[in-house]
Amino acid sequence: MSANINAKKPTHSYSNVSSRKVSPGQGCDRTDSGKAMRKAGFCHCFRSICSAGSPALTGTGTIAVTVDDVNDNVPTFAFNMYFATVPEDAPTGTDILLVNSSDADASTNAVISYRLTGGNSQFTINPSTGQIITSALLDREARENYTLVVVASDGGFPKALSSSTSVLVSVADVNDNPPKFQHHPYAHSCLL
Ligand SMILES: [Ca+2]
Ligand SMILES: [Ca+2]
Ligand SMILES: [Ca+2]
Repeated sequence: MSANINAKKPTHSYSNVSSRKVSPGQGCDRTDSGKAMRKAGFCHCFRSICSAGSPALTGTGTIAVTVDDVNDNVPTFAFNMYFATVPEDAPTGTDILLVNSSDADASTNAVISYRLTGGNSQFTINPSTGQIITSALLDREARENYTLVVVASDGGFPKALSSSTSVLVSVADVNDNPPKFQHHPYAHSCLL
């Protein structure tokens, strides 16, 4: 750097020379800085300094700005509805479907927990992974379809953000009912 950047302020002028301008008082959008910057949480700004002397001397330095995350992204699912099929003789604990969502924020603002709503006690979900399993025996002859609502919430504080998706579970038939006579026993008499 060829200029004395510690010289008194009136003898120098400053200007941003990068296309990414950040100045005091100006907001820096953390999620608008490209994927690499978003992960790192950094903006790199190049700034030039120009002396007022004659001849004018210039120098350029790099300022690394750490961009703090705020919880401004909702967890998002890939689909509005998921479909799964399970045989009616599936034992308790059978895997049904793995649903997961993504969150563009960082740290706890992107840590997602899952829960089921709607009161279908035949199914449970792992709050950390989004894996849905059966938690009771099923019977297609009693109920053929279940609609589960999965809610994903991030760890934002003081306000967590949530979104939801639906899972339609179809119970497939198994041949677990033998044929039955409608009237039993049948009575028959004859005259000899
Ligand atoms: Ca954010
Ligand atoms: Ca978030
Ligand atoms: Ca059956």
